[in-house]
Amino acid sequence: MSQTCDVVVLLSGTGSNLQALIDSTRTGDSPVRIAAVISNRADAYGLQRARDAGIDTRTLDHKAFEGREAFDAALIELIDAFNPKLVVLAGFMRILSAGFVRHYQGRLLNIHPSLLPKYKGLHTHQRALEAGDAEHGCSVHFVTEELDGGPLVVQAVIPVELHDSPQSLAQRVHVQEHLIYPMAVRWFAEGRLSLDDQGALLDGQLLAASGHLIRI
Ligand code: NHR
Ligand code: GAR
Repeated sequence: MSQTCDVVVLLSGTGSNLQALIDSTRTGDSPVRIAAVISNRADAYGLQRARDAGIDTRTLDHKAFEGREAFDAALIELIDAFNPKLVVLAGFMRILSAGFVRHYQGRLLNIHPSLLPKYKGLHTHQRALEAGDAEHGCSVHFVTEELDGGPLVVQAVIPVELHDSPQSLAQRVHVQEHLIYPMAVRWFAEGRLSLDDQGALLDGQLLAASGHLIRI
């Protein structure tokens, strides 16, 4: 049995990915322990999900700080009080400074609702539809200074359907997010997933540029 891996989750909103992580730790044999959930918004529903699961919560309002560096420094202090092995962005909507990203290098994961490197940034579902893409999906990646540009860990690919709207597409992508994020976090907790100079490693093997690919 591997040791427990303490995780801190950062979010800004609904927290359905947090819920998927919480549910995945309830299997009994999970090496993952969510030590705390931190939001930059006091009204994020994800905080309620955490409280309902008996998880420690904190709010750090970015508007109370003068600039990104000051907010990020306070965020680091808050996170490190929980001494996590891994920090997970789950719908966290603030861009993080280079200093923050460096501090958590190799132990900071994000989930992004597109098949990166396509559609970095926001409004990904709408952009995929406007481009007429046949496939869309989501990506888990290590966070680096390059926004949505860090080494990929796993991607889930789904077909775009003829009458999809951004909402219907987002809904089907979400189902996949809730599968691949807990999977990637578990890999990390089990010591199977790491980052080195060359990219993301799974079981000591360099992953392909797309990460581990799952086709639905
Ligand atoms: N920080 C770094 N350095 N690198 C990444 O890859 C990051 C990151 C912070 C967040 C998530 C990301 C996504 O998956 C993420 C990845 C927010 C924005 C954004 O423009 C962009 C990308 C992501 C998250 N945020 C605005 C800002 O000024 C605020 C938008 C809002 O509050 O609604 O920070 O998509
Ligand atoms: C998810 O779709 C996640 O991929 C995306 O926000 C949603 C959060 O949903 N992340 C980003 O767009 C990061 N900029 P959730 O709060 O229900 O987990």
